[in-house]
Amino acid sequence: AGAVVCVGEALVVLTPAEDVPLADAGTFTRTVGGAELNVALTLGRLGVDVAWVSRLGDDGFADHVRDLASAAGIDVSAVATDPVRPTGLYVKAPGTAADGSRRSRMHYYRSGSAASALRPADLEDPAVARVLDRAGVVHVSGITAGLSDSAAAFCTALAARAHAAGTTLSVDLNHRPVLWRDCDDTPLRALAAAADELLLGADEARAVFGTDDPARLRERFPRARRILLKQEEHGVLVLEPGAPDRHVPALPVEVVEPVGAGDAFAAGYLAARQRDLPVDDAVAFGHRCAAAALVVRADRPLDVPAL
Ligand code: KDG
Repeated sequence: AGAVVCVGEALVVLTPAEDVPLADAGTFTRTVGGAELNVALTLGRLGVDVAWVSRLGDDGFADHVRDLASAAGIDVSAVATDPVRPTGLYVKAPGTAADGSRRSRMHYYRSGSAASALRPADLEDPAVARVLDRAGVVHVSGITAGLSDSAAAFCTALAARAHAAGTTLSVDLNHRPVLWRDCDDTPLRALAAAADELLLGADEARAVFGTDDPARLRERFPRARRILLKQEEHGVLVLEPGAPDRHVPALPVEVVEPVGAGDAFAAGYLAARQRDLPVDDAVAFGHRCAAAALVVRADRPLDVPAL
């Protein structure tokens, strides 16, 4: 089936070691996040042939991220080292939503990061080309398109390369409003329009495209051979050309912390498809992986379900 190649930024995650407001936090726990790397790590743990394309800084954070990814079985041969720009990071500040549930606030320290220097010429890099040449699926999220102008151009070139090679382009919209606050979100829309498989939340669809109506989304994304419309705790609506909409319910869980659940869903879905499971079964497996991420504070499941 070819490898799954995930493309995007890794972020070191700093979380207050005690459950206290950021202002009172003096000690932090270091973990690793970044949407596409989260997907790759879960794919690796599920035994899928997976590679990751990115740029890291020339720093100890990068060494840690690389070691973690390699230990999970990810091919990191196409991860470049940027001699000047640092590895990006984010601080996860504990907080509470209006309904009393845990809702962490994410503070990004990533503008000018190594990965924000991703650019179209990176696709000419022999290590990157080698990895992409053996891809069955290229998976990227809208976060990558929002890192910088050069990263947006890189996404356009990546999509064109995947189309030309007949490689499936999987796009998780991952709308992060702070990345698009001061700029035009055309690159995000363009990446979504280039997707062969598009994963997006109903809330994101409303925010970015002004609708979560399945018929209108079908019209808007004529290229997509599948749209997985995620309807929060209710589950996923599967939209495929020429077929009726199908609903695959999610598992009921006590949510501890939602960050990373979408990445776990994508990984579970992609892994199950790599094993040739029917689409609805693959979506159901994605739900099981998402549930495993929702019940922990970490950005990824601690235990992945058996595939
Ligand atoms: O999906 C989880 C990600 O949001 C998190 O790991 C950080 O990549 C990240 C981002 O840009 O928000």
